[in-house]
Amino acid sequence: MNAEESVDLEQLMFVDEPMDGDGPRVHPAWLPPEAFRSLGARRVLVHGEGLLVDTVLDEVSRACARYGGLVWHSPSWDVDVDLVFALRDAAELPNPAVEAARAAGEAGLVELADGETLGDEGFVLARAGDVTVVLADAPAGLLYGLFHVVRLCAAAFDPARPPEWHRPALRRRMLNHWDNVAVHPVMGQVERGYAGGSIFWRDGRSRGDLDRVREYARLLASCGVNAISVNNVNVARTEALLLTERLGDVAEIADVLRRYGIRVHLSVSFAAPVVLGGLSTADPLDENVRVWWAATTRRVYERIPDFGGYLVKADSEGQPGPFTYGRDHADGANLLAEALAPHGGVVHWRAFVYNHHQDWRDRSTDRARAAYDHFAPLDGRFRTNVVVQVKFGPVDFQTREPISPVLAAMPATRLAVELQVTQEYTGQQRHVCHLGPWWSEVLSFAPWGPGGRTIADVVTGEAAAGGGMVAVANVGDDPFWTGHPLAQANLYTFGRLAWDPRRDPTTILDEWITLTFPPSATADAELVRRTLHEIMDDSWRTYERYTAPLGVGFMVNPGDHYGPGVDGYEYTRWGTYHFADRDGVGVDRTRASGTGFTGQYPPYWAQVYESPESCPDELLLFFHHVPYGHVLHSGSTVIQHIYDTHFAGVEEVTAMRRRWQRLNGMIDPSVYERVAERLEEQVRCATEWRDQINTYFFRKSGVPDERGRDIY
Ligand code: GCW
Repeated sequence: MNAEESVDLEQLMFVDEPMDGDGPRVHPAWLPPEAFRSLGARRVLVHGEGLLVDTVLDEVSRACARYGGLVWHSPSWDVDVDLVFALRDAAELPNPAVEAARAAGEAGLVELADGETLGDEGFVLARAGDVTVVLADAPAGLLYGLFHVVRLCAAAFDPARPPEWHRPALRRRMLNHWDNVAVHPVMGQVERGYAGGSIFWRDGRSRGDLDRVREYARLLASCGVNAISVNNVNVARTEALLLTERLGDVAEIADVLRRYGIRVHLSVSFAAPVVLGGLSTADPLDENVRVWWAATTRRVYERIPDFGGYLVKADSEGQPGPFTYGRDHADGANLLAEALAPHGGVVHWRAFVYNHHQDWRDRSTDRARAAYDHFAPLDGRFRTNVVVQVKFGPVDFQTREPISPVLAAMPATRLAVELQVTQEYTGQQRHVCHLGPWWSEVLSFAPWGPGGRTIADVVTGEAAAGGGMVAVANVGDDPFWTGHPLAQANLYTFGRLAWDPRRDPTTILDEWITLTFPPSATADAELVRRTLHEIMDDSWRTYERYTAPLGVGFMVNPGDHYGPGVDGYEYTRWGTYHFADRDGVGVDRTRASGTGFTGQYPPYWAQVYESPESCPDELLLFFHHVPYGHVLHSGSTVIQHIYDTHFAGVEEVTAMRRRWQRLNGMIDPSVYERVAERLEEQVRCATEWRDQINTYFFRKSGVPDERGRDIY
């Protein structure tokens, strides 16, 4: 076998690579060609058949074309190889080295898997002689194995590397795009999008050119995401049509994503039978409505056989839902689940249901209570192909909130936790705010008390039947995908945590740094790594320090949610109040004297949160209204804590800006410039937050800063 006989590399390469072509340059995020150097310099055999095996072959071929390696596709060559990707049931090859490697993989599996199988997406990596092998039961496993080899770089070929096996903890690892097809008059093309337009839609139509979507799919597969919903959960008229008339647009996207093991899901309107079907009702118990959903769903599957299912925001912020017909959310979700069940589809039904027409004068209504009050009583009533999708906190993706008690209240329901990768409340991709540590805290929270089951356990479920992890996406058609180049790490981290929610977020960030800024392409890789860790590791806490204090939340400008607006929501209908007066601040959510929200937790936390003495400092104002002189566990008073953290937060951001300057000339200048420019804005905005918050509380309380710093 010689090079000429190897697969025609040209044919296997993408027709045009957006990264290298004449079109606008798109940043490669964490998959720059350089990240494939180690793999691309090897002799690689891909053994097996299937769509995703072809994808592996494409990827390997591109890397080998660039870095001088060779690639072969089975069936029967006897060649010298360094790396084999093989399906376990693929035929034997007349190659002793390859067969020895496969045997080593099998042995590794027996040794490590402890009777468990690899499943549809798992793989084993092992060494025998000079050969590294990746074995999988299904093509998707080979694809994930490929990206694992990329991450390992040279370490994948270390002769002493012991066998390892990997399998995602969660079955569904999903991103929700809040992308509108038609530009929304207020929210624009992407609701809460901070990275330009949509990569799927523009001005009422599909963008047609799917190159960018293909690159996106690749990025997502490499970090483990396997499902996307492609339109906003707020479904307007044009978006509703994706289910019927415009299904072809969705099918085209599905065709591209499928090549990277990603399924398409669709946000649908609960009123679709009326809006699209011309029926007089969308009542979930009406026979005609059921027939309509069944027929419509059948047509979806005729067009997209691996369609994932529906995502629904119902009876929330103006979206239609079962309440209109006097039905509950189990009736609503089960209606769609029944239509999807024959095809293997799933409904993601959001628990984000609350009254958004509250009267601020009414202290008895508490938005934090709403999801639990609506959903907990329905436990056990949802069909098995319903996943109730619960925002991680009881209010709305704040920088700090307690974990939603719904996640501990529905043992007989498949639950998914919903995170927000798009930084609506965390700096809108103008601020560095690395969310990995926050999500890890969410996932490792033990709602039944320390040492007990965690949120990660809940969403994993028994026998991996839990609802998985979902996040609102943060990409757009921006050249850096995410506006702020460092916000790419949030997307990457989400995928990796969804693959394994127990992983350490700092290790994940380190992985992202190595891929995005490959050491072989950097003059001082250690300086780059150290600087990025210094800037990013603690950036979420820094953000917390200079924004709303002690878990009180909101205090953002109404509407766009950017920048400080301390009283912005205080007298509105949205249910997000802080109740600051001259004596104190915070929301009394206790059973004893407040809204009773603490009672929604299992006993351990119900008790901890009930008393200001035991409530953790960082959540104090979420649960309690306390005087400014209240002494925290940290020893500081509430008012002094507010001053100190706000001054510290701005100092930390200034330090971030200074540190970033070290990288000038050391990394891609366009990345350098974009981040530098955003850090200027972060310093400006953090300063504004500091001064408004400090001044507000100084004026309310009259208590001076004990260190006499500038307050206006
Ligand atoms: O956080 C809020 C956002 C809305 C969003 C809503 C939701 C899609 O401000 O823009 O609507 O949450 O989660 O449905």
